[in-house]
Amino acid sequence: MTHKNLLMDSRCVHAGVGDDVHGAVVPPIYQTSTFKFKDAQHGADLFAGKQKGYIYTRLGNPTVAALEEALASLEGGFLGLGCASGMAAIHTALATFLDTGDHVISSESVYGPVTSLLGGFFSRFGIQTSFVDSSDLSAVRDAVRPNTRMIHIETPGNPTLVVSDLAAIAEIAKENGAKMMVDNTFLSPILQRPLELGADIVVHSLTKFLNGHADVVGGIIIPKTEEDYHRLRQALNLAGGTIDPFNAFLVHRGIKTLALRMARHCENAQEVAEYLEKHDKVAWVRYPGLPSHPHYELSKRQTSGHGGVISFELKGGLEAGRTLMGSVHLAQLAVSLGGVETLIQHPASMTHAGMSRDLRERAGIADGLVRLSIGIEAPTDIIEDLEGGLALVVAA
Ligand code: LCS
Repeated sequence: MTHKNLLMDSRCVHAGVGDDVHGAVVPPIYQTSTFKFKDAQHGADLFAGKQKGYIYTRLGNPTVAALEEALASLEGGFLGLGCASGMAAIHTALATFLDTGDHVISSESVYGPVTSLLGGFFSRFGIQTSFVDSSDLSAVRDAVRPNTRMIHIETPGNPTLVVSDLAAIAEIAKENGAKMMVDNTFLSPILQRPLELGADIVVHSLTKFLNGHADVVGGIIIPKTEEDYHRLRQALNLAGGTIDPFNAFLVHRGIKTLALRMARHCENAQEVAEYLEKHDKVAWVRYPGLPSHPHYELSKRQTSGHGGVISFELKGGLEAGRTLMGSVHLAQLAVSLGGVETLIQHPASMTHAGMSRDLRERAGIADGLVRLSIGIEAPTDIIEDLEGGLALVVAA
């Protein structure tokens, strides 16, 4: 049985064997920068692509290949490309397919530095980006220009948890000859598979749920087609932002428990979101699993779970949020998300501080918005911790 026939829970455990020489149950860590050739002809043949094999770790490594195979299997893509970070993955994918004069449409609710990458970095090379509310299909359609080459969607969006209709946006991309890239970091392939809904490329920050243990920075690009894979591989080999074997090993190890962890993240987040929504010091809560979320029905249809991230605002706004962040103990005050531990942070002054105020406001990132990444602890402990912090909050 190949892993292609396995259900997702089993694939998490078995996908990606890499280079199995000695029958190791787990792909070994090939901690080497370079690989010996059998003779000069062998080396020349490898470089010419006449024989398969490893040359140099920036160009390929068996431990990295095992991870790339595993994630391609989970997302339903051709093959993955392991990158040094989520930002390296996004940068490489954009740089592969964009030329001077091209136009990109991006969700306005994305990880803050992505707006700087597109609106700042790529604009220097004559590439223009329109940031739109990608949950509004007419806004996406209206933003299309004759030179639109890519549509970049993050759903649910960081940190507002805006949900975008992937199948409908894929149609818009196809009708206009643009490639659609989806950042699937917030849900992982356990809960959402964009390639099955028509996207061309999936990217992830491996730093988050896929690794799951807050001890690695990494990224991956997973294209649907072999043709896109080869273009991306060439760009990544040249740009050099590849993941190293030890980090690839750790992420692959993390993926073995991904299905279990995602189920627990979803259960816990649902419980915490419901608790917060009922609390009299809370002004509003955004979690796609709450019927009050404007895209609750879409999230139910498009995903098999709503994820582990919650955003909310307290009635006392930013000051009240600061009190809460300073008085919780189990929830750690830190950026990042998707680890087994609960984290709390303030996007407007932290992860999204680099965005212009105008774009932040348009994206709905209120100054008082607090983001929680719910871990896999006992939900009663997470709630008790929040309860203690909220007791100290003076609600306006
Ligand atoms: N995509 C999403 C959706 C993210 O949330 C992040 C990082 C990235 C890409 C970039 O990945 P990295 O290069 O960090 O591996 N998000 C972070 C956050 O919300 N807090 O700290 C990092």
